[in-house]
Amino acid sequence: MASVKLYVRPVGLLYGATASAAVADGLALPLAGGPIAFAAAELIEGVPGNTRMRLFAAPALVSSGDADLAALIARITAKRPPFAGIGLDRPALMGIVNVTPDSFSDGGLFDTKEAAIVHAAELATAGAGIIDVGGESTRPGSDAVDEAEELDRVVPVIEGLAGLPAVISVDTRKASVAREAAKQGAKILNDVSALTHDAKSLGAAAETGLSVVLMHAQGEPKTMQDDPRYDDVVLEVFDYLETRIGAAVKAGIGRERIAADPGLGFGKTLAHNLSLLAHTSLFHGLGVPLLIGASRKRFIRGVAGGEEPRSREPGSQAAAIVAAAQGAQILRVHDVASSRQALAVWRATVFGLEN
Ligand code: 7PJ
Repeated sequence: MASVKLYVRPVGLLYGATASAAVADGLALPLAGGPIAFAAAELIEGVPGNTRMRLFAAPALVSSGDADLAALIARITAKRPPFAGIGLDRPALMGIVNVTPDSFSDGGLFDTKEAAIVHAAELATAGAGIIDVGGESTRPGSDAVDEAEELDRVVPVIEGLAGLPAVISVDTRKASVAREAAKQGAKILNDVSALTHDAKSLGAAAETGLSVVLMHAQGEPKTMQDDPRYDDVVLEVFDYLETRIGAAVKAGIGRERIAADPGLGFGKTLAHNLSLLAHTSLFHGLGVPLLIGASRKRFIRGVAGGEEPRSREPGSQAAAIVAAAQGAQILRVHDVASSRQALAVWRATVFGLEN
């Protein structure tokens, strides 16, 4: 039998001057050491599918005397060091650059490469601190891409991004692609399989010094949307990410080099995706920066229509703000300029214009 576990979901979130005053007065705790605080928390005890929840004032959890709870609160409240050189005091934008033949309407390989480089430069200018370059479509229903093909797509583009004022991330499930990307200057390995797809990936990340994004997915892209099931999607995804963080640390990847992502859309129904997004703050219990990728995903269509991915931008912005408002540190987006505007309005409202 699985042992009973504790989870804490920070709620009653406070911002800016209110947050600092509440923390100073012992009425709230800081979320990930940042400018958001939480005045209350749901304490969830049990195993996925069989839990009970009690609501507490956040400071009451500090003095419980329970060692597991104290460690969890410490992970939730600790300040996060920069990730791959990116400061996390405000949400960072990761701009998406797909180098898949279908992503750039009618070009051959050369056009695709040039278009990807131009696009990446535009995203960096628009405010992306990170550029995520991917050569394997992992959208629902997509087929796997072979290694030589993926290397051919991704490596020349990353090479062409040298000198760009942004950190380069490679979106790949393959150790060889990660290694080549690192040689060309990439600093982040964004792996939708959380370094499980390729047995060599943990070692490659450890040796190259790449920072890693560990993402949860249920199943393989080809079939993951067929009938995804969970007893409790939020707690199961949390447990999985915690296990993968443990494996990464054990392989020699320092904690400060790890970020976690619940993987919206990867083996999840509409209800699963909404539940994960609504419970983003619980994932701070992993003790690492959180990355959320909601941009243009199908679940947005499930809520509010939008047949074409591009038409899901307004819903994408709303999702990004929901994540940022719960302290998510990195947002993976297609439209960096729009995301930046949406975030700027949210930030100016809750933290003040000068922040
Ligand atoms: C994600 C990703 C995501 C991370 C893709 C798409 C599908 N990497 N790669 N998180 N999604 N870390 O963009 O719709 O959500 S590819």
